[in-house]
Order: sequence, then C-alpha cells, then structure tokens
Amino acid sequence: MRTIDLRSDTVTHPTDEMRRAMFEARVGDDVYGEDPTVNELEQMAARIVNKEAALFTASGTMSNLLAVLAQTKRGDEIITGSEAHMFWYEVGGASALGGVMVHTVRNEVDGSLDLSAVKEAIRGKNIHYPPTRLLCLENTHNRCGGAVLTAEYTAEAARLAHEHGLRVHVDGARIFNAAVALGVPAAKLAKDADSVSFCLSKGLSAPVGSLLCGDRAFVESARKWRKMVGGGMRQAGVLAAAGIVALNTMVDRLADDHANARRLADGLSRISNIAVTAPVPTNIVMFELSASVPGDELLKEMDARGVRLSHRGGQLFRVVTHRMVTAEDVSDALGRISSYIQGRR
Ligand code: TLP
Repeated sequence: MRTIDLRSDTVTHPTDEMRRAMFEARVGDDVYGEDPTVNELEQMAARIVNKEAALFTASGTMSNLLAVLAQTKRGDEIITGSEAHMFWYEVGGASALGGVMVHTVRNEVDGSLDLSAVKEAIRGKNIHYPPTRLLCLENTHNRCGGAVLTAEYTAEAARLAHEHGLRVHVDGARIFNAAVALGVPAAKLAKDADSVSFCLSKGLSAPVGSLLCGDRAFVESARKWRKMVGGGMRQAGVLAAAGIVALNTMVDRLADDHANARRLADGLSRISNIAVTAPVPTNIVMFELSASVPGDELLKEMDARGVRLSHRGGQLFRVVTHRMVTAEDVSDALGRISSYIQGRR
C-alpha cells in the first residue's frame, strides 16, 4: 500500500535534477563569502523578490529569528498575528534569544490583521512601555489554512507600520504559493516589506533552506547574527544548488498542488463527520471531525491505512498537498478516509 503523506509540504524529497545539481555544485567556504553557488542563489533570491540582498539560512525558523534579531533590540516589542507561525511554532526564539516581547493581534480568518487593531497595539511614547519596532505578517498563512495576503493589503499594513516608525517583516515561507494563487510576481507581494523570508524546502521540494531578503545593511546585520547562532555554513553550495533548481523549476507547478487541495477539500466535505473549516486558496486544508470520532483515533487508524495527517489537537486536522501527492493519491486518500469513517458506524 502506497503511503500518502499529507502532513506537510516539508516532506517533499529533492528531484533528480536537484540531486544532480548538488553532486555537481561548485563550492567554497561560505563564511568567507567564497561559495559561488550560495552567492548565485542569494543573488537570484534578491532578484526574485526585488530586494538589494539575500541570505541563505538553514530554515524558515532561522530566517524569522534573524529578521527579529537584526531589526530590534532587547526590550523592544514586535507585533505578530495571534495565529502566526512565529508566535506558535518557533520555540519562542524571538523572546528567548532576541529578548523582545511579542504582542499578538487577532488574525482574521483570511490571515490578515485588522489594521485598526494593529494601530491600537502600537505603543505610544510612555515611560512604562516597550518600544514597538516590527510588524510581522505571514503569507501564505499557515494556521489560517494557507490564506493569501494581497499586495494591496500588505502595502496598507506597511504604510501604517512605517508611519509609526516600525519596520515590516513578511514570513513568506510559502510566498510562491501566494504569488501563484494571485497570479502576481512574488516581488509584488514583498514590495512594501523591509524584510521577507521564503522557504525552499516546502512546496518547492528542495531538501534544506530558506532565504532572508531585504536591504544590504539589514542582510549584513542578519549575516552577523546568523554566525552568532551557529548558522554560518561552509560548503553550503551543495544545498544552494538544489535551491537554484527549486526556484527555476518548482514555482509554476504549485498550481497543481492548489488544484489537488481543492479536490481534497471537496471530497472531505462530502464525508460524514468531517467539516472543512476554511476556504482553500492554496495547498493547505483545515478540517474538523465531529465529536463522535475521537481525533486521536482517526490519526492512528489513518496512519495504519497509509494516510498521514497532521493533528492540530482535539478534533482539528491539517492536510497539505505537494509534489509527491498526485490527483490519484488524493482520490485514494479520500477513499481510505471515507471507508474508515463509514465502516466505523
Ligand atoms: N511550518 C511547518 C511546521 O513548523 C508547522 C509546516 O509543516 O507547515 N513560517 C511558516 C509560515 C511555516 O509554515 C514554517 C514551517 C516556518 C515558517 C518554519 O520553517 P522551517 O520548518 O524551515 O523552520
């Protein structure tokens, strides 16, 4: 039985073309700035999001951490959405290592933040307050079901932030999914952000890596912080080579993942005891199970039937489509889930 892994798009393996590029990569010591393949990837990334410079990092988590470290001081405050990956899933790195306080503003279901609430969250001048320095957005929005922020929304949020002296970071781990869904270049979605990160190792299928992009001074500062947290890699060109292939060959095909996610959502919503809880603009589907089927049980039983789901706790699940899940796999997974749930009655 073929295993259909819907836990995340991070489970994708490198393509044959990536493996060949990794094997053949020209390398040097990147801490000395001498790895030609890393340099090429960083220039390519900066060009794609139309920023001055970019830094290759180990992960999306590291990029977001460096974005905070390079744009705040200890004792500052940053604003994130209440559902932000930076708030939920990055081990509190911004606070533990950056010494910043995280002020959350409730995420709307479409992944946005209500800008009047952001305005209220920005601290005025008062001896009692920490200074607010950074507004963090997320596009696409993981916990909001792959929701997409438009360039217009990001511009408006950035205008507000900049008026109050804040900088803006976009966690664009899946920014190419947003770009493909909206039919606009990623550069347009990143235009008003001071820093933007994106991942190579999710839907783009590269084995490792993320890029943190912004102006030259910001990227140089992030480079120094990366060294401090132990992220200065040496012959990282073997990894960057896969990233170059990812950016060249894996972006347009994300539309297939989106179509498969819609198929998956349609099928799930037809299964009794399952409700799809958010629209599906990209490759993430959120669903809720009725109380009559315990969440732990579904997870375990589907695992045994070769369908791997991401359990968000209680009755809540996430499933994600990616290059290693075909349209046939979607039908197959739906069949296995449905026959389990029907058979249980
Ligand atoms: N998200 C992972 C898990 O950590 C939940 C996933 O499977 O979706 N920003 C966003 C919006 C992300 O979704 C992720 C990864 C990251 C940052 C962190 O990237 P990595 O895993 O490379 O540190």
